[in-house]
Amino acid sequence: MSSLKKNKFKFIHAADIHLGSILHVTCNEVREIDTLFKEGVYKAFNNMCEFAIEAKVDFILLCGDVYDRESRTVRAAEVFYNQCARLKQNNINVYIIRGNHDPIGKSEELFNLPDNVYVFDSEKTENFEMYKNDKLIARIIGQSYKGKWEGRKVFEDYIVNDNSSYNIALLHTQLEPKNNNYLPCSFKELIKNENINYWALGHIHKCRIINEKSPAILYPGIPQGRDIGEREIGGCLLVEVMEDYSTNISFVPTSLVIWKKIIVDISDYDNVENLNDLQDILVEKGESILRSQVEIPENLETVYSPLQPLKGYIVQWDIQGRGKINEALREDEENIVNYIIEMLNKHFIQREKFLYTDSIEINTKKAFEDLEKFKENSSIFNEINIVLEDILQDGGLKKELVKSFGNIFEKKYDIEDINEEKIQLDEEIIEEIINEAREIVMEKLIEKGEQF
Ligand SMILES: [Mn+2]
Repeated sequence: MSSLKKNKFKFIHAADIHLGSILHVTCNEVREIDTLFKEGVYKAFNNMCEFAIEAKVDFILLCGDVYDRESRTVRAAEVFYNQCARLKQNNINVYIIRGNHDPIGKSEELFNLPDNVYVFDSEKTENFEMYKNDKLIARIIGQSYKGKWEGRKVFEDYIVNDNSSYNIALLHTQLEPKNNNYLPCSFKELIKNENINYWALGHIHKCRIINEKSPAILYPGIPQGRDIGEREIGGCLLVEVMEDYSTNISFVPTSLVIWKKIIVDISDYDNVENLNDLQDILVEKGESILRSQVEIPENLETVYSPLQPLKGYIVQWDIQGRGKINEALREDEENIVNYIIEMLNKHFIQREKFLYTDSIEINTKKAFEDLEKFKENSSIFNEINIVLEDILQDGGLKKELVKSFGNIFEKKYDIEDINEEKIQLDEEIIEEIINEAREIVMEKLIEKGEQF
């Protein structure tokens, strides 16, 4: 917005609202913020519409998964209907493609959506023209999912023969050429279509700039994360299009709550001997989160909704490292975890912004004296360490290792359709297994009295 150029029109690009879903906290005993967990998804959508009205945008794009399920709940449908009616009063059009969570065909809208709302067909590509003061300002092109899975390359029919207008294409895709479930598609295929100025994508729940301009290709991410897998602040994108078709793209935060994983490595501190020491560390970490600025995805310029939505954090702690306190923690793990959760929540709930502890994982290990000396001097350990480092660095070696893990692990999995009988093996877990192996080897060597 620092630009002096006049903007011709502006719109909001959003996706994956998932109306009808809730925030999946594991314990649900904090009455003050309970409603927030149930209402967060609706409220984030409300924030977005509030912002759209305040910023006087010309239209909103919703790129799939407005609803969480094919069978929409009355509540979700009602919320959506009411927001659309408000947007109509403010002359804001809404363009929608359906995604894998709310494909066309199975169930229709419960309410008669107002005529400012355009839902793209799933049988053929449609092309809507957007006028402002009787002048054509943009063409909006798209096609909806027909069912839960979409294997058709619908974007191949996104044909606009006229580049005298600003052309926007809507697509719900994982952007993976080999993924036949969520619209197989590659970056190259998208940029081949020369008449599209902006690719408004949906499906990936994280804000991502795939291509900055000519054409711009972006994912806005989910407006409100619903579990620990959906970390970072959620929101939508505000796109201002100038007379010369250059764009200003900013991020509009809409989340009420940010999910956060906090790792505490007790080896980083001197003498963590008892619960008091641990409590002090956790409280200080929590305070520092509350003091710190929220990280905006992709370093985008930020415009805030007038509602100033952020209310707090939902936190999962991972306590790891070696220390004397390990034995005490392990002895009565469940009760100690419950005690710490209660202590932290008492401390952090009644704040201007809350920090709600949802769960704590204890991954500590026993302390060894002279550990550093051992690492330096044990020749067996050092040799094994070299092998492990090689595996971590070398893709080929890693692949070989993964092969030997066996069938319990699933390497290529579908995040939207998880096989409950297998363990999803991502890079993080592979590294965890290797590092765990290193720790076990070290412990065994020390216990067996390996000389150093
Ligand atoms: Mn989605």
